[in-house]
This record gives sequence, structure tokens and C-alpha cells, in this order.
Amino acid sequence: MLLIYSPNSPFARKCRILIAEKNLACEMAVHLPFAADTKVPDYNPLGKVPALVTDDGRKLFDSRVICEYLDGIRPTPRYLPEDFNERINVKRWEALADGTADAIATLVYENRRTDPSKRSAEWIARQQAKAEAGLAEMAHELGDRPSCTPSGYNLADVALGCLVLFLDLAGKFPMPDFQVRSKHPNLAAHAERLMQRPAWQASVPPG
Ligand SMILES: N[C@@H](CCC(=O)N[C@@H](CS)C(=O)NCC(=O)O)C(=O)O
Repeated sequence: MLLIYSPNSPFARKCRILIAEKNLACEMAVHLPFAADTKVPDYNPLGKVPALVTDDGRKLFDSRVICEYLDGIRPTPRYLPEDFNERINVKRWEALADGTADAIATLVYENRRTDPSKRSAEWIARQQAKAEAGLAEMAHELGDRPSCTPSGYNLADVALGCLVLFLDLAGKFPMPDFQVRSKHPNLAAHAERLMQRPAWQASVPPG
């Protein structure tokens, strides 16, 4: 297998963590989607990372499909529960965390416009509101539990952790400081617990 990723991507980090936690053999290749000579569209027509080339030659995207694939080929330990209702709960958490990351990515791209006069303050505010609402909902739903869902550490926690730890790049990326540690200390504490695992330490976004 071959994973195409960029080191800062919270979406790609989900896949990198599953690969490490499951001890899967997978080559890793860094491709930056915004580089002028990027090869990402050779792997994903949408031009986004992550993408995964399977051993039988399929090109998979996006991170949710890749994570489900990785969990399917090596189901121990399981990151998506077998039970239907539990699995839907985990996938809902993943959609919430990834959707929040999507809003933040959109906001960053808008702030990176080469001509600042083309930046839309309205569009930025809309994305920021989505991100804040997503974080608030996750903080509320997590409460003081040690994992997002009753089934323990799984893909819900991976998606949440990758999002929260991506926010540490606020000084390096053109995005607001969402002040997770003061506004949502339970999210920050959860991310810190995850950071004790080797797979998380090995995949810190450099910024
Ligand atoms: N829903 C996608 C989102 C992937 C995504 O937005 N990746 C960003 C990097 S963090 C990207 O490649 N952006 C390039 C672009 O939007 O053209 C997933 O989960 O894989």
C-alpha cells in the first residue's frame, strides 16, 4: 500500500494513526496538494490528500473511506465497531470532527488568497462560526468521558484528536486561535491523553 499525504493534514493524520496503531505495512509519500508541480491529482481527481493506493491497485480517497478500508483489512484492534448503531455513532463523530476541520481548511484557504482584497470577511465569519459550533458540540457530547463513545478508543477519538491538535498550528497557519484549552478544556485534555500514544507522537504536524 502507499499513502499519499501532507504532514500538516488532519485528515491524513487519521490514516497515518490507524496505519501505525494497526502496524500495517504501508509506504508513505509526502505530496503537497498546493505545490505547483503537485502529483496529488494522479491519485485523487479531487486533488486532495490523503489518498491511498491499495495492494490491488485501487486509488482510494477520502480519509473516511481510507480509514474504513484500513479497519476492514486489519480489524484488530477495531476502530469502527461491528455493531450497526455503535458504528453509526462513531461515523457521526467522525463527520462532526472532519466537518469542523473542513470549515477551518476553507477559512485558511480564504485567508491565503494572494490578493487580500478578494478575501470575503463574510465567508470567513461563516466558516469560523461552523468551526466554533462544531467544537462546542463535541465538547458538550464528550463531557467528562474518557472516550467519545462508550465502546472506548476508536475512530471517533482519532478524528477528534487530529482536529484539536491541528488547532495548535494557529500561530503558523492563517487561522484564528480557537482557544480550545480555555474554552473546551475537556477536548484539550482528551487530545493530551491521545498524545501519550506513540502513533500520535510520531505524527505531530510540523506547521
Ligand atoms: N474530506 C476530505 C478532505 C481532505 C482535504 O481537504 N485535504 C486538504 C489538506 S488538509 C487538501 O488536500 N486540500 C487541497 C484542496 O482543497 O485542493 C478527507 O477527509 O480526506
